[in-house]
Amino acid sequence: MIDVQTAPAQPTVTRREAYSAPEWLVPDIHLDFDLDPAETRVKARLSVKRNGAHTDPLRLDGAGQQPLSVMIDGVAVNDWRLDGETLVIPLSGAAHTIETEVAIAPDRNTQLMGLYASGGNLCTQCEAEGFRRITYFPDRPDVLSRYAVRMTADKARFPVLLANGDPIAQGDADGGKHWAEWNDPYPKPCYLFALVAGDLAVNRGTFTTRSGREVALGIWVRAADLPKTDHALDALKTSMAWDERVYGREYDLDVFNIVAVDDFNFGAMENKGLNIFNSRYILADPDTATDYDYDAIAAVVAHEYFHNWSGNRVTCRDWFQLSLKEGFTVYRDQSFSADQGSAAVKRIEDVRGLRAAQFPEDSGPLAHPVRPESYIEISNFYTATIYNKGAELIRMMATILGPTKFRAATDLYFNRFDGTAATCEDFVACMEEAGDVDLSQFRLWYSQAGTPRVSASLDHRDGGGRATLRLAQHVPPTPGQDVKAPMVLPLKVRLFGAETGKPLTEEQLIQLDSAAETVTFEGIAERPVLSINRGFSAPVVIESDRSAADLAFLSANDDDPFARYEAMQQLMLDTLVAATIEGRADHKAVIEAVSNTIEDPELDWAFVAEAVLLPSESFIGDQLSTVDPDAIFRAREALRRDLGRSLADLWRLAYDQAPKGPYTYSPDAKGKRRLRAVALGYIAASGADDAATLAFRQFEAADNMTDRQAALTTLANGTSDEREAALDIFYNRYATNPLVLDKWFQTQALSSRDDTPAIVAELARHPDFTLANPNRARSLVGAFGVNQRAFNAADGAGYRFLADQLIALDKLNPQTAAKLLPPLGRWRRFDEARAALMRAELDRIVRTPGLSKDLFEQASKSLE
Ligand code: B3K
Ligand code: ZN
Repeated sequence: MIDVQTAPAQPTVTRREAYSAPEWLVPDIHLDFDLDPAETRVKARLSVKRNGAHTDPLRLDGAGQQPLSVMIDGVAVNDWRLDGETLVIPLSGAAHTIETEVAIAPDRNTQLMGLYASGGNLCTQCEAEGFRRITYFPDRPDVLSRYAVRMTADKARFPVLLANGDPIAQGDADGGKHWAEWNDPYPKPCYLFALVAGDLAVNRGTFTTRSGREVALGIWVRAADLPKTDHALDALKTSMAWDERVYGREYDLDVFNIVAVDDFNFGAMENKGLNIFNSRYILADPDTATDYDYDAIAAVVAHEYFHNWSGNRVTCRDWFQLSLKEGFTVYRDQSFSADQGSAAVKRIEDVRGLRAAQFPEDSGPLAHPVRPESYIEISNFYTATIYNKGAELIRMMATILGPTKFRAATDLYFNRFDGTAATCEDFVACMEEAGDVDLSQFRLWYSQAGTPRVSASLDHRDGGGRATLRLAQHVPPTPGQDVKAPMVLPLKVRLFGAETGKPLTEEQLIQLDSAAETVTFEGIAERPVLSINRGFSAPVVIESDRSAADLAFLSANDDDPFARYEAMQQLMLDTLVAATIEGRADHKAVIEAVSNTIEDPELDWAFVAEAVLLPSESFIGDQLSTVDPDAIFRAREALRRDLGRSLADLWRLAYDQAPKGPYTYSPDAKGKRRLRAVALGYIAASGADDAATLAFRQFEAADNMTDRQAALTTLANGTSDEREAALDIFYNRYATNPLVLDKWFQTQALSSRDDTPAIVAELARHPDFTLANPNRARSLVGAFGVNQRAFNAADGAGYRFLADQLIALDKLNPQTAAKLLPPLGRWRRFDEARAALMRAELDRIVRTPGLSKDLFEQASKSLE
């Protein structure tokens, strides 16, 4: 399949089963940085200790640099060697002091791993394997060290010098320089190391922990952005209090700093005491950030803060255990966000995210278990499976244990493993011990990839009052795993009476743990309707034979809001799948159910807005054996138009429910804005003459980005004159704000217009487009890749465009390039002509000379 002549040398595969404890430990490290963007000198002094009885030399990982000097116990030596990029030093004793010096060039670091320059400042990113790009060190998470750091830099250019832990001392030096020393008393793996040197302003706050420690908080940004930091600071304080209350976890240093940078490979990083953030997850004011941005900022601030315990105090033994910290921390941040507003809406959003990103991953060529068995490049495993499916695993265990035992289990876990590098197995063992449950079979969730499918059918024979629920499960094959064993699926179930609308049973937790099982319910006097997987208690696909009438009934009567949403989604999906396959457009049941939902006085705005949204084009595609992007688009647009027309009055009423007064970030105001945006979309879909005028008026009158972007999105999907005008006004107004310009690119890349592929190709030549900034690359290239119809244009232009961009981006930033590849790997889901075009592009990528191992791994696995 891949021509070995032209493919890059097969990169090394790292395997979970090959784990062995480190040969040398490094209890202490002292780092001395002479910081300069062009050339930074790094002196490292490591105390090393032989771990166990062996005669192996010390091996220190390095990347992209050469040692300028090596000393053992204060004496310069020459008998070191480089094995590839690994520095190998023969040592005779049980403990030594090793000193090295290297020179690195932050301003030529386009990968944004290690020490790099962003916006004139210097910052670091070390997870997973970036520390080796700063100095020679055993770059693995199970080597924990106490860090002492000294930084020297030009005082005018870099007035602020920050590192992990607490500040110890600072002073002036010759030649206009100054220095600072920081100490982190908590032993940590090197992936949590960080420093920042820059010209930054700070928004300060304080938090007093429940045992009375006063913590100085600081959010550091460029001076002009200071007014946009209050929301993040509030979120930080709320997170700190929440983790004390809900998990009993207190903060443990005297300072906690967050720095925002514009060039960042992902969302943020939990470095001990010095979180570094992508500025999009810090900066917010009503004029530039949407409600969605505000929510995401709070969630990411909380996530990184929570890592202080789930990740830092207890870290991972090896990178195969990544979900130990990521799955658990996502679960923690999801619970935090659920507590801040509507838990039901939060659950809906999380499940929608899981279905959009993780389910396709689990059914495609890059599917892997939550605890993978092997990798070529670990950066490729920061996936929706590790994060979001990982969070679902923790949620299922919390459901099985119940809140009291779950809390006892997390206490046990934190206490037992504090200060160590642990495994997923350690976590599950604590759940078993404190929860007094047997999770032997549950562990399959860590090792088996693929989304389980559950068929459910409910039988009710008249007379006996007995209902029988037949359940069966099937886990589809995934790469390297052809045959799967049955898993433990915790399914919350309840029955409702079709005539009375009343519940006929309590909610029950059924743990389906065999291939097939029958559950009976007695005393069922009327025809029951099945509500299953309530709250999305298991991350599975339910295949049930419920009729459109029963789904409509549940969407109106279920007492679990998630189940109401889910019933509506299923009804919409069934309708859209039938319309796509058979061209049969029977919209009546959906229109009626949507109408009932809008008119239900008990529902809040935000919930209604979520419930009446149609499933995305790609989620509809996921239900089909072969995705026909054009047919899906047509079927979905037809239903949107019909909903828009049939319920025109309701949409107008909903649209007029704008929150009064200036922007507030409250659940009620957010809900109203959300529903208003959805209503505007339906008004436009109906083809109403005044739709563009309405949208443009909203665009111009808006005092906040949520309303402005909603209007822009509606206009960008259409062909009105107002579209051009709005895009120009938006661009000119925000030309100097990179985060808002990202929205300008993204909105156009997600547009449903026929000519989106051409517009996107043109935008890639726009003077403001650059692949060097990951946010910008994602806003155009990433967004286009998930625009199902545009990306999969039958002539293959979308595929070619993506491949061209990835090949170019790979030269600068392999990690970000590899992240954007998955849409090309979905070829098996499409017709033969599209599949051939996609494979040709994957093949072209794999054959590119000098390809990174990041992109090689993703592209070659996608071809298999
Ligand atoms: N732990 C980091 C992710 C690092 C990604 C490295 N490729 C952020 C987070 O999950 O909190
Ligand atoms: Zn994380």
